[in-house]
Amino acid sequence: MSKKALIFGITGQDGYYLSKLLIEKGYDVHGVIRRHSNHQSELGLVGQLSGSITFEYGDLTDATSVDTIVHKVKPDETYNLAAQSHVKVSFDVPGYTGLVNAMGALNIMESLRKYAPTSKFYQASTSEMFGNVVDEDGFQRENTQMRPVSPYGVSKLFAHQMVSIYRKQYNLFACSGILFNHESPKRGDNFVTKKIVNYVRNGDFSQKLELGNLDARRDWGHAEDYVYGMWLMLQQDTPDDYVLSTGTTYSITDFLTMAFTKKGLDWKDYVVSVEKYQRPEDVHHLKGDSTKARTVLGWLPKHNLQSLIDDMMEN
Ligand code: NAP
Ligand code: F7E
Repeated sequence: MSKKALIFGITGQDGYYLSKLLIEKGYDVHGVIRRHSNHQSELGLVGQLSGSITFEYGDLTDATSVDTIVHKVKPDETYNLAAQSHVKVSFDVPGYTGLVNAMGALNIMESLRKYAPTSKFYQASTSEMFGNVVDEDGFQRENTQMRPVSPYGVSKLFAHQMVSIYRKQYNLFACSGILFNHESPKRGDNFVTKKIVNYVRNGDFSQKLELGNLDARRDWGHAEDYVYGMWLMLQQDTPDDYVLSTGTTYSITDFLTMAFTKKGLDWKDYVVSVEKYQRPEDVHHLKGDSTKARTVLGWLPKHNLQSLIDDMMEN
């Protein structure tokens, strides 16, 4: 019998790549979708794979719907990729961000405890939980202090700590993946990488590209590599937390240089930094040490920033 996987957040970027991977591995994939006023958009990116997936209507903020789905599916593996995932937007809707990212994750763990206690659980945690804390050697790792500076980061830290509690107190096989930025051609249009790539690809340079903070540094990987790491975490004998990252850091201006150079252009002629896209507080420097994932899981990302940009520009 094939293993059953339940994915919350199946319609997003990571949901697409994880579904693809699990279908290839022969899983019986179930995914939770939300009711949209425009029915056509409900399946999002994963619509391309829809023939191989069983969809359930639900919402993380509605504990009853989470209970019903978990009780019905009784998954072997449960992945929580669902979130209000935009850091800047989290300053506009901090309460909603907390409801989805913090309470929503807790709702899933409670349902698993009651109705599927042997299901393995993956929680999508984030480098945003570190805030501006950096170890002396310039890296962040599993034991780096976490002091988030955005409502998004705080909401994710709540869920991250709850994973540890459910693992220790309720014996749930719960893993938290502390993932650094990962991008792809499927990335949402309002993240900085996709915004830049869309502008360059579009080729209409009549208006300048408006961005915010150009000095921030990020450790950017490819989503395809990172969903494989999520799956690996749930194949181990014991649950644990792991950083997934490339270990290299680039500024927004580095990304601009690499993307514009592909068209033989100088980004300085096309980009302006405007107040509108600045955050009340930003995370300035992210560089992850994924030694633990590389050693214990045998995880190794195939992409670097150049191959990520190539994929985003060409597909
Ligand atoms: P994404 O593209 O923004 O997808 C978010 C998903 O969550 C969508 O499927 C969305 O459904 C769903 N969702 C939002 N609110 C929900 C709710 N109340 N109930 C049920 N589903 C809800 O995010 P992503 O980039 O794939 O990231 C996946 C996860 O990893 C997120 O938790 C994110 O915070 C975390 N993460 C991402 C990165 C990264 O660089 N991508 C790094 C670290 C951690 P709709 O389609 O209906 O809106
Ligand atoms: O910003 C700067 C911005 O929104 C990256 C999410 O997946 O990764 C992601 O969060 C940097 C920041 O990603 C614009 O200030 C400049 O310094 O693409 P982003 P993020 O905030 O790092 C983490 C790990 C997650 O967990 C999140 O879910 O780029 N920046 N100008 C801009 N950012 C945006 N969005 N738009 C701009 O115009």
